[in-house]
Amino acid sequence: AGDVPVSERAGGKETMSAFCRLRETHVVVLGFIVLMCICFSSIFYLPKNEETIFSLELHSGRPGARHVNVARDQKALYEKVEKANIPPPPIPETIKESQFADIGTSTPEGKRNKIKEMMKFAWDGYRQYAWGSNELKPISKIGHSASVFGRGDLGATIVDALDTLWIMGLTKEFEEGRKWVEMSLDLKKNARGDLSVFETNIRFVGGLLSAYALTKDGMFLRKADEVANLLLPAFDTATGIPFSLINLATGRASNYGWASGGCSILSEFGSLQLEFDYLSNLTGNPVYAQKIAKINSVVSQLDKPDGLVPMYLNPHTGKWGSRDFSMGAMADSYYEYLLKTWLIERKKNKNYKQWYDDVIKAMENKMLYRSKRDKLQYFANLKGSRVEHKMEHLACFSAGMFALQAKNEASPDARKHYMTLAEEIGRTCHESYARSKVGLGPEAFQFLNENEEAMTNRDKYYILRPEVLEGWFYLWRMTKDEKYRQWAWAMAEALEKHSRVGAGFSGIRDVYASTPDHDDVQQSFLLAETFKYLYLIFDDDSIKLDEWVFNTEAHPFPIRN
Ligand code: DMJ
Repeated sequence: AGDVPVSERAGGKETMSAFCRLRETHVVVLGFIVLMCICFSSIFYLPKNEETIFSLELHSGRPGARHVNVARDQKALYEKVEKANIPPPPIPETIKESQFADIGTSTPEGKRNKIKEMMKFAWDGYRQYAWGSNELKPISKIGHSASVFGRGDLGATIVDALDTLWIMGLTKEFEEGRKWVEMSLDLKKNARGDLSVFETNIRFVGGLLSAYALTKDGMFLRKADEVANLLLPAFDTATGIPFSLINLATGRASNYGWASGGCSILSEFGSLQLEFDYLSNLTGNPVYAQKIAKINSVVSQLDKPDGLVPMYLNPHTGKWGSRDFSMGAMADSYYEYLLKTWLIERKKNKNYKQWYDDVIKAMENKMLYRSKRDKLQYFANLKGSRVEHKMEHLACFSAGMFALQAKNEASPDARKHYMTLAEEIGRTCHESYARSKVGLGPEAFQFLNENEEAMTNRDKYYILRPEVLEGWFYLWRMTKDEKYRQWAWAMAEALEKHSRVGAGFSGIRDVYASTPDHDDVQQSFLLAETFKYLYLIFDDDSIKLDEWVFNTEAHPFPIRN
C-alpha cells in the first residue's frame, strides 16, 4: 500500500463526520443563547427581597454593607445552633487573655505584659475561689489564712494587691478591690483571735496608705487610719515598746512565748515608723508619730553590744533579751526603716542616718563573711557568741538597701563601698537561685567549708518571697547592668514553670527536687511585692526612687516635701 495520506484512506466516511461537526457547533451556540436569555429574564422574575438588597450592598462598596451581611449570617448561625441545641465551644485561653498574649516577651514591654498576665491570673484565682479570705490555696481552690492574720477573713490579698494592680493598669481588678475595701474591710468586726501588729501595719496600713498616695482617694486614708487606730492598745506597755500580737475585739495585746521569754521583736517594733509618721502627717493626728518617737527614745538610749542591735527587747523592763543578731528574720526591716525614714523626710532627721550607720558598720565588722569555696560574701547570724554561717533569703533584701544607701551617700568613698557590697550580696543571692533545681532560691543557704547550699528541710523551702528580686530591682535601677534584668526574667520564668498551679501560684517545699512539691499557699506578698518588683524592673518610668520610698511590703509612699 505504500505511503497513502490518512484522509484518503478514510474515503466516504470523511463527508459524514464533517456534517456531524457542523451540527455540534449549532447545538453549542444555541445552548449559549438560551442560557443568556434565562439570566437576563431572571432580573425581572426574581423577587426584590432582603436577600437581593444585602447582596447589592455587599458589592456596592457602601460603608457598613459588609457589616450588615456578617451580622445576618451570624444571626442565622446562632438561630441554627439554638434550634439544634448545640452548646457553644469553650473560648480558648489565648483568646480570653489576648490583651496580653499577642505581645512577645523579648522586649521590656512584652515582659511587663507577661508579668501583668501572671498577676491577673493570681488575682482571678483568688477572686473566684477565696474572695474576702486572707489568701488562696491555689490547688485546693479554697481560702487560706496565715496565723499572722488571726482567724478572721480580712481580705489581706485584696489590700496587699491594690497598688500593684494600679501600677500595672489593671483598672477593672483595682476597682473590684476598691469596692470591697469600701464596703467590707472592717477589722473591728471581722478580726478573730490574735493579729500580728507588724503584719497588720505593713500590709493593711501600708497597702491602704499606698493606694491613697497613688490615687488620692480619701476612702483609703480613712480606712488606714481606722486600722492603725485599732493597733494602738498594743503600745500600752511600761516602755512604749509595742507587743507583737493584738486581739482587736478585746484590745488585749501580748508577745510570743518563744521570743526570748516573751520579748518584743526588733523587726516588728522597728518597722512601724514609715506608716505611722505618714499617717500623722496626712491626718494631722499626732498620736501615731508620738508612738514612734517613744520607741526611738527607748532604743537609742540602750547599750548596743559591740554596736549591734539584738533582736529581742522586753517591753516591760526595757532590757534586751537573748543576744541574737541577724540581717534576716526578726531584725531585717529595722535597718531598712532607719535608712528609709531618713530618705522619706528628705534627709532632714540625721539621727536616723546615724543609727543606721552605726549598726551597719558594726554588722560589717562582726557578721559579714566571705565563703571559702566561691568567695561569696554573706551576712551570717550570731546566736550569742556562736556564728551561724548561713544567709537567709530574707537577708537578701540588704542588697537593695545598700544600693539605695550608696546612691544617697554624699561621699564618693561611701558610695563606692556600699555599691560594691550591694553587688556582692546581689550575686551571692543569685547563686542561691542558680544552684537550685527549679531556679528559685531556698529560705536559707549555708556556707560550711565546701558546702554552699540549703541543708535542712526547712531551709529548702521557697514561699514566693521577693527579697532576692528586690535586691536586683534596686541594683538594676542604680547600675543599669543588664544582668539584673536577666536574673529577674529567669525568676519570672521559673515561677511560671514551677509555681503556677491550678488557680494561682504556690510555694515549693524543696527547691532542689526535680519535681516540685507544692505547699498550696499563694502568699499575699506575691501580689504585693514579688509581682510588683518583677514588673517595675522592666519599667523605669514608674515609681522613681528619688520620688518614692517602698515600705517593707513594697508599698510605695511619696518622699515628703
Ligand atoms: C513580707 O511580708 C515583708 O517583706 C517582710 O518585711 C518580710 N517578709 C515578707 C516577705 O518575705
